Amino acid sequence: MSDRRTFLKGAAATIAASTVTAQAQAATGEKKPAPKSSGAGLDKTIERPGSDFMVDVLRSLGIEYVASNPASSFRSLHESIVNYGGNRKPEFITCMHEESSVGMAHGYYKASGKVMAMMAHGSVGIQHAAMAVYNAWCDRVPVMLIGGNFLDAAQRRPGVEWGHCSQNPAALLRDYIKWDDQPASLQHFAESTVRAYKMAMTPPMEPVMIVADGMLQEHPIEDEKGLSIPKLVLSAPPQGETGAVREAAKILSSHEKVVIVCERVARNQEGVKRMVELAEALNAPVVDLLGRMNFPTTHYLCRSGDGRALVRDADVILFLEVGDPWGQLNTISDPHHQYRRIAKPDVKTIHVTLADQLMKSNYQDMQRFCPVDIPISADAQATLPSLTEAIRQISKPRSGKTEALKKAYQQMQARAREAAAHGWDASPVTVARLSSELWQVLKNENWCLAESRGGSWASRLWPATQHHNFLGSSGGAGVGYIAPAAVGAALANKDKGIITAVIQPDGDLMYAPGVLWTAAHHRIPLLSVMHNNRAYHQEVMHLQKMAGLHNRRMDTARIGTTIEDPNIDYAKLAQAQGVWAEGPITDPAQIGPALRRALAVVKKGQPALVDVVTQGRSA
Ligand SMILES: Cc1ncc(C[n+]2csc(CCOP(=O)(O)OP(=O)(O)O)c2C)c(N)n1
Ligand SMILES: [Mg+2]
Repeated sequence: MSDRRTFLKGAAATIAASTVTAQAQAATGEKKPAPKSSGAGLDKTIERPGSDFMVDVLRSLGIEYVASNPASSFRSLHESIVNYGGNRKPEFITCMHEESSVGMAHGYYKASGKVMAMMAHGSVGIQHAAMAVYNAWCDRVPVMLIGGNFLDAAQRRPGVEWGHCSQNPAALLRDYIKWDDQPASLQHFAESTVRAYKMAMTPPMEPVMIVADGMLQEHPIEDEKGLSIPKLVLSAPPQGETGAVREAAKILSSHEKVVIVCERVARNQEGVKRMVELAEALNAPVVDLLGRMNFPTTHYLCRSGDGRALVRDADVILFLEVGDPWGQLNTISDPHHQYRRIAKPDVKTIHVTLADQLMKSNYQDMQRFCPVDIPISADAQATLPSLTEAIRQISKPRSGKTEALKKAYQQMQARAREAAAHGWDASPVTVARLSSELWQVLKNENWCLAESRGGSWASRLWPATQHHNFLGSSGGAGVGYIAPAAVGAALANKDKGIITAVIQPDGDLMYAPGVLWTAAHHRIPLLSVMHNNRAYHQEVMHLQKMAGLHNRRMDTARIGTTIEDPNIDYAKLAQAQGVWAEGPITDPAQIGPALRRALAVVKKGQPALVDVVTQGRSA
């Protein structure tokens, strides 16, 4: 016992000393090798472990951050990141849940267009990461997942290490990642990691996984000269086949009632610009389902709020990377599950999508099969220029319709404004009021709403023109996405002068609220506004619906669906983790001043949270 104490004391002193050294070095930007420790009882040292080379590989890909909860299965890689790599490009981002790590990487990609890595500890870390990986998969978002594992059973330490290892770590995720590998050598690691990155970034973009074997990390590099890192060159995305694009252009040009429905098209501002060119060439309304920000809400052709009516009246519908075209043309009622057609029976459909190129069998995110008249298997953004050009060659924009289209756009906006005014002064606060108060503090900023759903008040009322204004939503609707994705987006935006805000539902935050600590610890400036309806409100509504269906009492719908008694104090939850916070606010007049105080904190580079007690569900 006393031996153990002496060891722990020695180790603690070493840790304390090295923390001070690390902090001093971080402050001066200086990088010195740490003094060799005798306290850890290591009589043999390894000067150049395999994990140093792994850091070289990650660095060669330009990966700036590795989000992770720490774990022994990648302790060597962790150590190489912070010591060999100096914790710069990549920098280790401390996460309190693997789901947060993946969610952060998801939001980071959507804000930056860049891949972030996360490390997950063997079986248990990968299990925790799984739902967030599924969200990224459904949302076509690349994430570099690195799993720690010790494959060689002869070298595993007994006990926990066995329990946390598996023969095939990626098996758990294989239904919803694009590719994975378990490299057996460092050269294999380099080639597979570069391949994985390239595949992740080739549309349809998806998460990929590399298992970093523990022994490969910890053993010394044997033949450094024999190792090489392949050059990364990303593939050009596939454009639609010329004949099919021409055929689509012909149909689009020869019909009057055309509507464009888009979901995950624009990867950047160029994509938004190309969408505008296409819509103007046809002078056709656009319904943006907002998987990404595809189309400026300020443009008179932006008619997302009239989606159902436009689809109902259309003679031709052009789908651009839409996850569920069947659901646009048809519906199944709730709660009776009755089928109803929305579109005309003979509506002509065109779909530019890569969905057919990557589909797995088990999970049903592929949605119901939808026959399409002209299916074009191609990347939508890459196909926009040739499609627009083909349309321009056939016809001039039908400018005669412009006045009517402008009027319809103004009417749609007026309806949204009118609807938003309902219960303006109510307490608990309406989501429309909350959204409007947030807009008042963002309107003079270069802004990003980290989670932005189709049909949300922001999408209906905020003038958005930039690709980074709206980042869309989770893809898989797995709750727990919003908080980490917002932190990831804010991390991506922090050096760009973009203010990142999020309307944060309570149920979503409570999956893994530790991501607030991550934001505070890493000085990630995120403005969170709690949409604190003290409920899993969507589920309240489901219970009410079932009680109605079964003709039974409805007041019990709150059992199991509310987050009250006790109410959660989100300001305290945030403050406890080092985040500036105010609330709970019940008077809508108090929201604006609190948000302005919070914005000042965010502008200084820190996260801030304002808790507002709300009514109604998010979006
Ligand atoms: C991981 C996961 N578990 C459960 C659900 C079912 N679900 C859908 S919406 C919802 C409520 C979410 O609550 P909150 O984030 O507070 O949003 P609100 O509905 O209150 O606006 C739940 C639990 C889900 N989508 N994902
Ligand atoms: Mg809620």
